[in-house]
Amino acid sequence: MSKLSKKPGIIVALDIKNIDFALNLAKEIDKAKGNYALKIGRPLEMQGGKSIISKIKEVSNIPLIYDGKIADIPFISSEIAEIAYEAGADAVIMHSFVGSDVIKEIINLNMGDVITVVEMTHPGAVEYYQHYSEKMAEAALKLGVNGIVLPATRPERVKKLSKLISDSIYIISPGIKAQGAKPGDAIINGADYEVVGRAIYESEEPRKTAEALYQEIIERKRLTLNF
Ligand code: 6CN
Repeated sequence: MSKLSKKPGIIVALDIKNIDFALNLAKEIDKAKGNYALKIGRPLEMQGGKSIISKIKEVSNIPLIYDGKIADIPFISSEIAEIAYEAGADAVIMHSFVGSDVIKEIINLNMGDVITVVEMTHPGAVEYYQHYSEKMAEAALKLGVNGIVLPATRPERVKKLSKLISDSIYIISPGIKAQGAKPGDAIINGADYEVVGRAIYESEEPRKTAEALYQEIIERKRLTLNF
């Protein structure tokens, strides 16, 4: 069973280099009304090392994702994932372009959720990445990953690619606000979570901003899909 539930929510990206700020934000999001998870990316990891994963886990009770965008040979990739799970990560994000052997190696650790990137949000993703997105979505289904990443910046792609996977796989979609997508753009097209970084951690009151975004997303989903 997956550690992240398949219900609409927000994943807050803690792309902050200040460890105290990151810990405070994790505590605030833990108390916020709504369905949330936290994501630690490379900028914070490079400041705090693997212990930042344990520290964030200690101060919050919501699912924690290590976003190392792991993309190495099977042996090295599974070492990175193992360190993250042992430190307290409930899920890891890896690239799928490295191939099914790497994905299988991490799934076989059986230590937590495996989330694969199927299409990225930035403009350059159409140059190479997008040519293989369909194949990578099909691989996610065949290999049995827990979640995939699809771009909120291209809602039509979320709609198309989400149809290639099963109901048991959750979809997380970054790109909200700072990268141009509107809150709800991905969720009304088949995603489960929208990933939000700068729009929350750069705001005056991050917890209130997160709660307002959550409400906005849920309301949009309700109005659009009769949810
Ligand atoms: O909301 P922001 O644009 O500030 O942050 C988006 C977050 C970042 O942590 C970025 O690493 O989502 C992540 N992300 C991922 C895949 C992708 O294609 N585009 C992204 O922006 C992931 N995971």
